[in-house]
Amino acid sequence: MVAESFPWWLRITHWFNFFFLILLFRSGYEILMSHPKLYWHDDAEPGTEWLRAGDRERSTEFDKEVIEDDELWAAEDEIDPPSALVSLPGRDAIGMGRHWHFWGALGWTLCGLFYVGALFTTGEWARLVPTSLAIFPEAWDNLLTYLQFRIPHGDGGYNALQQLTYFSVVFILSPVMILTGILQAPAFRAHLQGWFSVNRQFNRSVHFIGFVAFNVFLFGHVALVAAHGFWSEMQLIVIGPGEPTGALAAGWTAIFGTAPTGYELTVALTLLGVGIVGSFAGFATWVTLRDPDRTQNWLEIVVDPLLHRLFTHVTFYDGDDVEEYSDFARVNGKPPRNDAYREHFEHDFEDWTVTVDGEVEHELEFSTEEIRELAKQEHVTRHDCIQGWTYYAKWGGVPISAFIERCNPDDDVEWVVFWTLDEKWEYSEDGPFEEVDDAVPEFYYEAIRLEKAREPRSILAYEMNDGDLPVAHGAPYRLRIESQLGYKMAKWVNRIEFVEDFEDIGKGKGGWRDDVLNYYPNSADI
Ligand SMILES: Nc1nc2c(c(=O)[nH]1)N[C@H]1C(S)=C(S)[C@@H](COP(=O)(O)O)O[C@H]1N2
Ligand SMILES: [Mo]
Repeated sequence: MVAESFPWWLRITHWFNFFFLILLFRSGYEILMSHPKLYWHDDAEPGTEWLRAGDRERSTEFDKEVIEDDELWAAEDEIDPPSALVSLPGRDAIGMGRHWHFWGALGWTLCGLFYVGALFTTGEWARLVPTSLAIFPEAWDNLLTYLQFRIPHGDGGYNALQQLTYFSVVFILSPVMILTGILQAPAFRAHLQGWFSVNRQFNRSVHFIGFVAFNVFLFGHVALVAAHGFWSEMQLIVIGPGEPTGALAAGWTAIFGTAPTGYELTVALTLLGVGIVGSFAGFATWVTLRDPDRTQNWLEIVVDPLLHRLFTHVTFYDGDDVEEYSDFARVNGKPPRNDAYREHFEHDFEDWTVTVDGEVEHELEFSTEEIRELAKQEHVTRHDCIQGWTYYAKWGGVPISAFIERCNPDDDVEWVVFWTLDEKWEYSEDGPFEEVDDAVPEFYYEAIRLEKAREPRSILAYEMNDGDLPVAHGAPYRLRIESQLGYKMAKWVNRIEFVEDFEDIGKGKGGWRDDVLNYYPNSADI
């Protein structure tokens, strides 16, 4: 057997690929388990999953018109927090899981681009890209040979089945993962409207199948390396064939007095590499659980501006509307239970007002009648929760632009903060948190960009599916915008504030969920 010699860049990217894949697997698993159900249709109707995990099953029947009801569940109750051994960061932390996933995805993509670039500039591509159809019957032969627990003979220990598999992973599976990842963005749905063109559940499902395929590949790959002779194969990819020479071997000689054998140096470097990847996995979980805010700031440095860039041009699409809406709509965020809200509820929200203030020329206050007098707008949009579930609903209400015109914000205003009467009691003593940080405002709020608030389909809704807005969905008013994630669409809104930035609000991250749960502040587009 002729020993192969892999170029240095291939050996290095091999390690980086391993590093990023482990990161992506673990953080991806965290994201998946925040809604461990997979569907083909964007209604994400309970009971229509093709795959589900965990026992967090909920009935579809509950009263959305009551404040206090133990039967009323939020989609957050469906989260099945995985162990930190298999997920990053582990526990109930989809916000941080996403930060790691996007960070990992960027690193992995850059590593992949470098690898593919090097493949084609060095001629190494010929090792991967099949040039004859004969590869298919050959690969089939190889498979049959493996199935008999024998090793097929190929050129330089490299056979057609391996070539075909590597080719598929690099040129089919990887692009599919990138595409189905990005296409889950609500920003893209708004842009490429239609039921099936950018079906989030379809992309989520395919992304999951790709995740399984990657795992099968990884384990299969390691198993075959072992079958071919683990350490001799490892030597080829870690240091190259023959007796080791060069700086590493010289360093070894300086420390230990004798020159290393290929086997010794390979074992040492492999342990080191696996050790680094393993320690980093442990470190990432530890640092995230210990200091999520600081970890978030670090992970955002390059990724957040990049996400903003990626999606900033992919905003509102004023094309054909979807007509139908889903039979069932999940709820996230349970109705407020404070006395003020209860009182409004008793009085059919008649005295509820919406205050418009901040850096504006005219501070305003709107009564129920005044809001009903403004021109009403209706449309169907898809709701995309950060957890992964979706539904279509028809909303009726007042365009935010109507408020903007009347209050006339100052020139330097960039953000619109939607304040609510929601005290988030689920996250107090009764919830997963002992207590929410003092710095976080008493009530739920979220900031959206002024240009987003101006879009034609950004409305303050008071109707849903041709009826009054149900209590659970935000009665009497909730924000609806196109192309962002659900958590931005505050429910039970009573104040609209125009600001230059949100640094002085709460922990300065742009919203209650950004402050408390480390969601992305600026890019709620994916
Ligand atoms: N006041 C308030 N608004 C909120 C939330 C909340 O907890 N409190 N949750 C958000 C999240 S995470 C989602 S997905 C949507 C859910 O909207 P729905 O319950 O109408 O489906 O509301 C958003 N608005
Ligand atoms: Mo959400």
